[in-house]
Amino acid sequence: MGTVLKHIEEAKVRGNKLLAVLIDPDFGQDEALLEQTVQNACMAKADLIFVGGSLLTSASFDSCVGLVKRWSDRPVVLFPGSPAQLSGHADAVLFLSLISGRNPELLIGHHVTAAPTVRALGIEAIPTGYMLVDGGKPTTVSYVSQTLPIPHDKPGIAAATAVAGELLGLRTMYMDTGSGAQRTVSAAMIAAVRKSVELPIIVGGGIRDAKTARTLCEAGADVIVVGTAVEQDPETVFALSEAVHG
Ligand code: 1GP
Repeated sequence: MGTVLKHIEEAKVRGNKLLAVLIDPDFGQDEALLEQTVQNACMAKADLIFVGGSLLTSASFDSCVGLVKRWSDRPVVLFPGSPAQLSGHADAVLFLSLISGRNPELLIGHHVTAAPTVRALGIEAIPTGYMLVDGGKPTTVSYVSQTLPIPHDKPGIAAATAVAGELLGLRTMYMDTGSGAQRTVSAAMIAAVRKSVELPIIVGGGIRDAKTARTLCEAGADVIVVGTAVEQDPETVFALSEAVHG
């Protein structure tokens, strides 16, 4: 087993919650801000740095990951919106299957395209079920993926989807309302998934403050992902880290 997945699984067994800071690759346009964000994440003892996004508007993905890796003493994990978002600078890639949707390209098509590159780069692939949950408004990910999110108030659908993912052999479950969402995944939905599967649960989308991060950890999230809040105010990572690490 690769080292990043092992780290996540061992933390779950010990009951240690993890914080992942998500870097939007387009951020690489502003190197000073990128450096400050990565350095703050490391100083705040965030556990993982994720890099990725549903839509790239610049052509600098690989160099952005290279810069993040240079400045970070944390594992750098790709959270790719497409097979174009692969880089040998990363330690691992979330090999995502969008199991809340019914778009075949995002269930197997992109994987076939990406697989030879993942092998050639030699980066750890973490088989991850990605569940998009309604967060109050359409997000870039719902538009770009052309999939319907799971209704916010239907924890049973999320639980059944997670069980299917676990039975298929996926190793982590990422529940997301999308970047900049109005609402986070509900504590009730996280609790329902937590009761139904053993695998580590990653939760992201719309998490802006320490109290919310703590509530979602207590509901059963193992990894909290924060992007927009840290991008808007790089200092906020310190309070988030304290809340997640309890
Ligand atoms: C989005 O889970 C991530 O896929 C993070 O969302 O940018 O809202 O923190 P935010």
